[in-house]
Amino acid sequence: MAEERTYIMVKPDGVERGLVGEIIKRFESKGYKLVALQLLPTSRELLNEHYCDLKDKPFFPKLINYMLSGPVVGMVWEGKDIVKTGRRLLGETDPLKSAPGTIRGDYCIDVGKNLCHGSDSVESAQREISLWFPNGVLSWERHNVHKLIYE
Ligand code: DAT
Ligand code: MG
Repeated sequence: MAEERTYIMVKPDGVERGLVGEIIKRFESKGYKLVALQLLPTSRELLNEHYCDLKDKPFFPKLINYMLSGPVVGMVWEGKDIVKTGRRLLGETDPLKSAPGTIRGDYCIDVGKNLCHGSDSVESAQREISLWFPNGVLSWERHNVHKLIYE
């Protein structure tokens, strides 16, 4: 069975604040496997597609301007139950409701500067991965590490 994958993105505030390494570290230390990584400027076109479900929300224009304010770091992570667990590692959408120990709980305060994105379902993850990584992601084996993490 193919391993589950999710799209995790460090938003412009996270990149500018130097938190890329910290966010990568949470997923790496948990035991998940990195299969794609890129630093890139966003575009209105990509963001309209990425956030298509939110286009009628009152905060949508503000969200797009925030996301256009600098480069983002996009990643694809792979592993057991990664979509749901990845969102638990990020914390709640509103950082003030996020438990300490989560990324948003530890490093931010306002919902409009909440540092990171994580796919909300396996279907969204597939859609977001093909949107941000149209050339695909890597398939590779961690020969020694895999058996130290999984039963
Ligand atoms: P999440 O990023 O937790 O999946 P979402 O998909 O509902 O949350 O919304 C996408 C982003 O939009 C979110 O990370 C921050 C912004 N946002 C969501 N709700 C908001 C609100 N009520 N006011 C301002 N920004 C909001
Ligand atoms: Mg979302």
